Amino acid sequence: TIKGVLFDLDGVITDTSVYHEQAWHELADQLQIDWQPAFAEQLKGVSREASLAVLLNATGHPNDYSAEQKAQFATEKNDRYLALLQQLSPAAIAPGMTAFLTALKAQNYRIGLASASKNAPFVLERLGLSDYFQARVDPATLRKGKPDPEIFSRCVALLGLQPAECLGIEDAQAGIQAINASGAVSVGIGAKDVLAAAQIRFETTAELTLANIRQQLK
Ligand code: G16
Ligand code: MG
Repeated sequence: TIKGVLFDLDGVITDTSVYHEQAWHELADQLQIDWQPAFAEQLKGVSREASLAVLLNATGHPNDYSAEQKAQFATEKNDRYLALLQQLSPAAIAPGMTAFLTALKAQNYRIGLASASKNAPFVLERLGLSDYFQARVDPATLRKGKPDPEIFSRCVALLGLQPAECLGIEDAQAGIQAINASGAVSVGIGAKDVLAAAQIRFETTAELTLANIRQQLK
């Protein structure tokens, strides 16, 4: 039986993934890197440093950049992202998400956060959702990012549960892979072609209810 739910943040609880994309796109333009539509999907759930590596690899000469320059680029991207986050308020909570979290809490499910974002505590605060989460993995302490299962395995442990007792909710390919590898049950939010590996899938968070999940679990 399911006793806990592990949440991704960007693209699941709120649509900050569009802000991440915009900030990376602006940095790519600045560095004269051709923005490829596939980047948006590839950068989802991937850490800031690993995301930058994807962009710089596209130049064909990623080794031309010093560690100092790379740190500077990562900071510039984050500054742009933080500026975009100024518009964030509870109005930006994904459809149905407050009702889903409230239902989980009322039925004593344990709730954990498995976001790769170092800005996650700030985002949850801006949305007014911090109090729902009993456990949060600090992404700065991870050895490997998604699609490695580490972030979900750690979240399961922090909740005091077994992987099979947990649902993991994700919008990114790398995230679904990570959940599957952790042994938790993967719930994808988004398009079928992108999230084919998800054990359960919904087009949008509006369909994310305990009743709908139970029906697909059968
Ligand atoms: C998120 C986003 C990624 C972003 C990463 C790191 O992960 O999906 O695009 O690169 O966090 O974010 P930051 O630069 O704020 O530390 P998740 O796991 O919440 O989807
Ligand atoms: Mg995400």
